[in-house]
Amino acid sequence: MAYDKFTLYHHPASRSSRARWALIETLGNEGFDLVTFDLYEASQYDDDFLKKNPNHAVPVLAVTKDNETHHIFESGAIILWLADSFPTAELAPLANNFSLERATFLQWFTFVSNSFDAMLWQIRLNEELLPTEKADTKTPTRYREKITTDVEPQLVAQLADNAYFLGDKFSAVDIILTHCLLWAQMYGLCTHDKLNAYVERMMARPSFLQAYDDMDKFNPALSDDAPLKDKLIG
Ligand SMILES: N[C@@H](CCC(=O)N[C@@H](CS)C(=O)NCC(=O)O)C(=O)O
Repeated sequence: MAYDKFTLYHHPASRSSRARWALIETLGNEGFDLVTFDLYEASQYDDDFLKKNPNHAVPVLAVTKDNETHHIFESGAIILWLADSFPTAELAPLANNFSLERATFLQWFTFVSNSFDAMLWQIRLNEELLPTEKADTKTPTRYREKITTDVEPQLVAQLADNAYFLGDKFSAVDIILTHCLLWAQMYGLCTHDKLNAYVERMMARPSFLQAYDDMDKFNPALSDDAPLKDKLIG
């Protein structure tokens, strides 16, 4: 292996579970260390963590080689980097020039990890996290409608009768999409039969079960006395 050590900074069933899943697919469950953070305690705002990610968020992947450590933030970047660095795991089509298979992969990976994720985040922020005086009620309503009208039908059409989102092979898109669908389903969204069956299939995968073995520790509610409450701006 080209690197000596991998450490993932993590909060149960958050976006860091996507990175954890990709690490398990590429390095195996014993191939990296896991540092679990309680985000509600706001320790991601400590100076030491802000040096790793100034956006005070998980996931962060620390990659150490020859006693030097590099930190990567953004779940999408971590997963794509792992997919490209460990091609034998076959999480992504190779980045050959003009590969349309790669273009389709990147299109859906980016759509799910950026656009769909951002809609879900606005619902979480305004419905579950911000105090009433700061929350905006129209934004989540608008994104609920957009997910139902624009997003869900295209996900159902792309999935069709395939076992995986891009066809007959598991890919990094499945890692991001399963997380986003579980998230959407917490809000009663994306419950089409095909999506339900897809999520069930993905959740039966042994690597999913390992990556989400702490799922029961995720608490969607942020209590009024949680240190994060005063810090969160979006
Ligand atoms: N776009 C980033 C979002 C990361 C993010 O916001 N993570 C959340 C957990 S799901 C977090 O750590 N929030 C803590 C905070 O912002 O204080 C990614 O995909 O990695």
